[in-house]
Amino acid sequence: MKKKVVVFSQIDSEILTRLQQRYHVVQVHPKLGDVNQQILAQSQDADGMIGAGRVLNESNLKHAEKLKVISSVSVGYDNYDLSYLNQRKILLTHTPHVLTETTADLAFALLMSAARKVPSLERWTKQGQWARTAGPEQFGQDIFGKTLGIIGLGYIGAAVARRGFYGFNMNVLYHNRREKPEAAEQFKAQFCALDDLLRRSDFVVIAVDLNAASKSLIGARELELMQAHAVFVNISRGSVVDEQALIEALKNKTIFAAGLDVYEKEPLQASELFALDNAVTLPHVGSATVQTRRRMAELAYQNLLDALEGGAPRCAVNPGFG
Ligand code: 8YV
Repeated sequence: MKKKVVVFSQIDSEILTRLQQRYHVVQVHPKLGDVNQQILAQSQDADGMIGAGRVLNESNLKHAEKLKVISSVSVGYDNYDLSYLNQRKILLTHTPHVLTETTADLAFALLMSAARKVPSLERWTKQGQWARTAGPEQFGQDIFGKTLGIIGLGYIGAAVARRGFYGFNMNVLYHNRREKPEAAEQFKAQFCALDDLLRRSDFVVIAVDLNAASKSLIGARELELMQAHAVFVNISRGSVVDEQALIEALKNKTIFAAGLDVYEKEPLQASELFALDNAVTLPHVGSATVQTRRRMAELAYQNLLDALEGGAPRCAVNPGFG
């Protein structure tokens, strides 16, 4: 009998076909009703699950008696209750590295859009407001040669630093759990305390994982330390920032602008951010390119296969169950 795999989000069509050729595949879909109820029912006799962007924990996995592996099509895994998976001996795999460069590209797209007011100026142009040469109201901030502060110098943070250093001659500061001597060598990056980084940076990019230590890392106090011309970029997870405090900082112009890809609650369907010209808001698309999403799906497929066919998945989050 074929093993059963539950696909719990949209997935690359080619990978879906390959899954269907090998396994009995069931897809969870919002059109079919409550997604958590579907996961609860379908996971009962599932061997594996694959997907992204859903909260999986005891409430929807409690009947998953046979479940061996959850293969996440993401690098972040804060949406999975890892201690519950460990306790239940369910392997979790993820897709690091393949999305690093693409996500760093998006961090720079946000940084540049927010600094140079790209979305609001585009609207302004299309609305026919370009009656005379753009004036101070339309002016942005210089990027080249400025100070870039990176919070969380993991793979993605380092790829952002590389872009800043080589592409834009930026002076790189970073705050991280541990000092990274290779960053000093590669991009003359200087390790600093968080407050120091916030005070000194013209651009602050946050690229940490969401965990107990990083939750609400940036609040009103931290935002107040930033300079009035500074730009804040978040490509990690919404909950690392107090969103209301950020909205206040943008409204009161105590910072110049923010470029955001992630939010406390997603999808973001109504928000005070939408009324703010100095907030550039994207719909969590850090890794969303044709090539990268394909690579992520491919790696997630390999991870699933490895686990179900008795191999050792290359990207296990909890090998040996934590
Ligand atoms: C995912 C991401 O695609 O990989 C991650 O951690 O944030 C994105 O690249 C997203 O989580 C899918 O919903």
